[in-house]
Amino acid sequence: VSFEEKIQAAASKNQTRIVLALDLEDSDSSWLLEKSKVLVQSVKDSICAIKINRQLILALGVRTVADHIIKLAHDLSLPAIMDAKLNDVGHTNEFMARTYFDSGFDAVIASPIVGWENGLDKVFEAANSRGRGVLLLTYMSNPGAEAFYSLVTKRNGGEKPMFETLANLAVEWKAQGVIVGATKPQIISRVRQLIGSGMPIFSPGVGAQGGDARRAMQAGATYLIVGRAIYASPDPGTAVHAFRMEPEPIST
Ligand code: 3DU
Repeated sequence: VSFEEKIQAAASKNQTRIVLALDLEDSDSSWLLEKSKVLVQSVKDSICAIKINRQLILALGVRTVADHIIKLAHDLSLPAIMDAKLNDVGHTNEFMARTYFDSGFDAVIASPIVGWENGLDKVFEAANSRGRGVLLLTYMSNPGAEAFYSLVTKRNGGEKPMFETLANLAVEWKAQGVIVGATKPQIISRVRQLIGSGMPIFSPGVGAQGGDARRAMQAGATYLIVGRAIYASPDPGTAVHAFRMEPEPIST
């Protein structure tokens, strides 16, 4: 079963578009692991995937994350995304992608800036040969992102802002999704126009970073990535519902 099929099935079953960003921190690694598992259990029926970042990989190691957290997600029929923001030359990218996929991750996030040849080609090869996904950064959610993602680029004769070129590349490279910050709904709309209706847009930045969940979804986001607004709440199981608006149902 491919990444896309898994996330669509979970979204359809739980009627939700929320991807939990599991960015907990704790200097006590056993407690961190326990807290992470409790958090996933408390929102399991309201999310369609979990996204893991370096907070857990650096603290626990990829093996512990695989044996305990990815296993738990899979037992709950939730796919796991590695927010690796891969951005290196081929052999290093290949090693990282292979390690994440062979640890059980269903998709990785990569940066398109390294380009295709001896860069992202290796990440896509590792993903495609295993039925896993590659999600490409297209416009980050932080205020500083504008200085880069809106730079004018020249490609195939025409001038375009960087993010439009990146959206076109995501289609050419057959990515399984793009990442566009929820803090810029008008950019989400433009990316949706460029990539068409088939490719999912994953949108982080609601809640703690100030983005509005409903506006992001109305602009064309498919999934919302939410971290602190859920896990920093005293009651994550209730907090998650604030982002669980009724979208068009996903049917599988
Ligand atoms: O702001 P939050 O706590 O909801 O976390 C957002 C997550 O999404 C976090 O893991 C961060 O690394 C990731 N992310 C962005 O916030 C912005 C991006 O453009 C890409 C990923």
